Amino acid sequence: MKSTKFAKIFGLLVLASMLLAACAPAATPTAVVEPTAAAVEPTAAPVEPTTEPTAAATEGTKTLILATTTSTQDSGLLDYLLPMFTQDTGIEVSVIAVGSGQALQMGKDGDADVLLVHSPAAEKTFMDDGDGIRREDVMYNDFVIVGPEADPAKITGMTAAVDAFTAIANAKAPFISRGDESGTNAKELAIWKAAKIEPAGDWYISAGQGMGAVLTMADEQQAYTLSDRATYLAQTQKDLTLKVLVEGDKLLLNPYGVIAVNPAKNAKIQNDLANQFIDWIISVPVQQKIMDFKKAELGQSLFIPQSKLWLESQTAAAPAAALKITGLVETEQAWAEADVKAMTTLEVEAANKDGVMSKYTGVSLKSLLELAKPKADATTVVFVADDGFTAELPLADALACEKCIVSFRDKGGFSTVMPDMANKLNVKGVIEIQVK
Ligand SMILES: Nc1nc2c(c(=O)[nH]1)N[C@H]1C(S)=C(S)[C@@H](COP(=O)(O)O)O[C@H]1N2
Ligand SMILES: [Mo]
Repeated sequence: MKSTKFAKIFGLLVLASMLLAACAPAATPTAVVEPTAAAVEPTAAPVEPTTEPTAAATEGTKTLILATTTSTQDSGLLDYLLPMFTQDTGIEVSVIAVGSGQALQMGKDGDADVLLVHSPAAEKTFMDDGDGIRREDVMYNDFVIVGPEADPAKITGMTAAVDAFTAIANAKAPFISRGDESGTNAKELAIWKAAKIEPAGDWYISAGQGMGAVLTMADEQQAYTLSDRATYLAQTQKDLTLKVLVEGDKLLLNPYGVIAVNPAKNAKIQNDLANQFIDWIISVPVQQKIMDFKKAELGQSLFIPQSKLWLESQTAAAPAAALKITGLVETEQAWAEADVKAMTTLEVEAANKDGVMSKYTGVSLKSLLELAKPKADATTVVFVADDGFTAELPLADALACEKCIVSFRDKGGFSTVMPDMANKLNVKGVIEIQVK
């Protein structure tokens, strides 16, 4: 399945709340391998392997073994993405959803082809030790500190995770830890460490469970916990009453990486399939799918795409500035053509060098300069055209001119129109206004 949607440009807000309709995933079933005895996580309703072979699942079907975290499974992301992967490549995927620590251990033991995990420090060690041969950024979301609305530790509104954890410990308010060596668990322990607290006592409960189960426990016990936002939001769609009490701390960012296990470990490791999966998940259309996932229902993306290819595509898609104000100003400006056209316009009349009067529509030059706020020591304005032509005038004259505009050209772009001034100041195709 190829994406038919194209990226909109999003700001850097972790959770931009633009609505896009999510595409329904294809219905190709995905085989899910249950966790082994060591793997404690009961994942949310795994999709049963199909008995009817699909078009892709004909003879000689290849099956990739993906060890991943519970959050990708509990959030529903894998059930959404993997059928598309199978449809695109003909490769089936066996998912083993465990904590990141266990997923990395499976890789180390040579029991998986590819890992999708969120434990940056442990991932680095894994790569440094030669256990993985390729790692790519995939996406991120963030962790949130959730708890009962009554908030006995009074953490609501705190901006630092460390302060919130300290308040919870001081209040001895119940806190449920994943306790399963997951990426979330590692993050939680890192926050306790940063707070210089060794969490222990009746109030600190180590569950040894996946995120979905821990949220349910915390809800029942009106306890605090640390959750990835994706699983939390997915769960609020069911019955969760816990609230997000603390969010937005840099410490709470949660990046996911995909890693190809080193095939030198044993002969069964399918590095070709791992690479196909990595190439697929970091591709721009799939990254767009990740962004669209549940966005329409929840009003925000659960996972924000972050592959190198995706980030490059976003930069390339950003329209080049059509008009800039640079130099001795408080805030340099760079506007797309549409930005300027969206501003308040005025109409002026001006004569060309042959004395012929015409009407021009555009934006007040003075108001544009005021947006940039010329510095006190600035004296001059220089207009720069797309053909390299320049013309200058005193800044004071530009600021005093009520009828001077940056007009919209029929063929696109802008020209300065400076009624009652020297004709050379009517700069065709102006692209930059330098303040000196
Ligand atoms: N981009 C650009 N703008 C320019 C010029 C130029 O060479 N390139 N010449 C200037 C000069 S010297 C004059 S007199 C006017 C001529 O245009 P008009 O016939 O519209 O007045 O354009 C001004 N704007
Ligand atoms: Mo001129």
